[in-house]
Amino acid sequence: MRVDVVTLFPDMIDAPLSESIVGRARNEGLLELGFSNPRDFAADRHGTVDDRPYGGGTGMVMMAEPVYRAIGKVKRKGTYVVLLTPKGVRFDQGLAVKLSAKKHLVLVCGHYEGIDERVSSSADLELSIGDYVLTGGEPAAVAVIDAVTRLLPGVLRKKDAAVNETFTDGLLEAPHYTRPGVWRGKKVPGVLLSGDHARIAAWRRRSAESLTGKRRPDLKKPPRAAGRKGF
Ligand code: 6GU
Repeated sequence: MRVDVVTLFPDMIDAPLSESIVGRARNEGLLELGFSNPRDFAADRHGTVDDRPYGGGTGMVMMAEPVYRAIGKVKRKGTYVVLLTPKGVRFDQGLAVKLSAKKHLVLVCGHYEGIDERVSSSADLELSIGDYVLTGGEPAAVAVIDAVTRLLPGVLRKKDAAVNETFTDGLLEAPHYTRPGVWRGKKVPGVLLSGDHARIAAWRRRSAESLTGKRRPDLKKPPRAAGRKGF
């Protein structure tokens, strides 16, 4: 997959996505990540890309034209354009799965108070990563690209590592343990040492359901066979 990010601050995205699993995916060519900077399309020699809001108010607004041109530089036939904004629909695992099926994504990061509203018609989707306000869309782009990249074929080593996990079946995951079997007086649940795979699977299912009920009652239990709508 190829992802191009329209941003004034490419290093905020390039650096965190150069490490660990996503860094490896880039090195192996499973993810191609590029950048397009609205600053390169400013109309004046100072590189001005923001201006005061019509109607007054605090902060600055990103101008439509430099953002539009930065999108145009990387957009091609079949590109899916995503605008990152706290006003967007909330990103979740289902949307990560859908985005991971696209060949080419362009993620547009707002900064300052946001982008001139007239650019929004250039986007196929407006996305938020949660109900809080960031200084810009860059950390959101990192989160989206990370969640999408780990779903790409060949990125995760273990075959089902992206299948049996939190949210994929609408539940929080059961707890994990590794050696030593007793750590500072705390024991690993005995069933996990039993070697009985059916019992272990049943224990994990019960743990996941109990944890989800306590911590995230909003995550409704999906029908066992059909899976959650939209997945
Ligand atoms: Cl995508 N952008 C900003 N600035 N804040 C956010 C966000 C995005 N998602 C949650 N908060």
